[in-house]
Amino acid sequence: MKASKLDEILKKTEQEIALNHKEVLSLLSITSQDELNRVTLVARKLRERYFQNKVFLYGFAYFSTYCRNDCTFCLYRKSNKSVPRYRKNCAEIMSTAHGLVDSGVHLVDLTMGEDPQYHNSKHGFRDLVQMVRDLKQETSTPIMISPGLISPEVLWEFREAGADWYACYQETHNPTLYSRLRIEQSYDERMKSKSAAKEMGYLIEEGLLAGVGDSTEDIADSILMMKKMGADQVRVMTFVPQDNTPLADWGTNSHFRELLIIAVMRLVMPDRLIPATLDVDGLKGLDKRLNSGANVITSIIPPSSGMAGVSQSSLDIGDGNRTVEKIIPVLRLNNLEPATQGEYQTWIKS
Ligand code: SAM
Ligand code: MD0
Repeated sequence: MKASKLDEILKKTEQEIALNHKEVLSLLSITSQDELNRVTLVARKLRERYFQNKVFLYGFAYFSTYCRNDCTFCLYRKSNKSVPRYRKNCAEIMSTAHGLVDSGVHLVDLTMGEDPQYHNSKHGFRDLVQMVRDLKQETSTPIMISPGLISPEVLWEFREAGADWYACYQETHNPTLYSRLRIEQSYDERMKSKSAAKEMGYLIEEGLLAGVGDSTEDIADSILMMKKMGADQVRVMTFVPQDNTPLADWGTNSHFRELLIIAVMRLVMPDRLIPATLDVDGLKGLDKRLNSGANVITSIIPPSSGMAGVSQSSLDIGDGNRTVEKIIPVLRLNNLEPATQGEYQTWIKS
């Protein structure tokens, strides 16, 4: 891109003038490190404008890896018979959640595969709803649920029990690409579940998967769609190829693109929460993601909980690298610090 064009776009974003599709597309077409540096500098300025130097920390409990779906990108797709699976019981889930809260996270994300034991039976979610209620009463910590697609009735039960966030990533807003990723899952139903959640008073998280056949145009469409939906938290994860899945040989992706997407999301949605996940590159990937304008760290997993990651099922878990303790020094190196629980609660209520 011509230096003068980039200047003009960056100036607009600093003044928080909305970018059009063409401008978002030109930002996403950047290929040089120098240009990326200029974009991330503005992304950090905008993050500071809304969040000062405060970062939010999310604990992650992936309590069942059974799934009825066959997503082509996912290690835990139902056709993968060679992956060892687990389903944690209530005591194990509660103990992990409490451990996370005690370690200083601001939120607990209860995530599961679309486990038939929950999804395909009449009262399948009853115990989980009760756990959300108990956890909320015992700790008052904000809770995110990532159960996949659930009925509006169940969504409402979780809301009443105290769930604050509903996460359900579309992966892409190109319906044709979606149909190749989330096999036989309705694009519209998945989109609708998020608007239903929003109407129930949930905060919603939308996410996209990068490097699975998406074009730059697709990413630009997604970013503008996320803005239009009013998603409260917006994320991108670089696709990590998984053994014994249809995309196993897809090849590893350049993480330059994920960093650029994080920064462009910050430029387009300066006041939204944007995660730096530990689930793609582990602790060593944190610095770059924070430098790109992320302000939430996700996928914090207690080392002895026996719980896995999603895109990196074991990376940095057993050795305790996905813990608050290991994250704090990285924050400090970036002149950042963890927010207080009060600051997080103020943000989610605003
Ligand atoms: N099963 C629920 C669902 O599908 O909504 C819960 C969350 S799902 C486990 C979490 C997300 O992890 C997916 O939506 C996808 O964006 C991401 N993910 C899964 N496999 C991945 C992979 N191989 N590489 C990168 N991200 C991946
Ligand atoms: C993460 N591994 O935050 C988790 C997961 C699901 N809500 C979150 C993708 O990176």
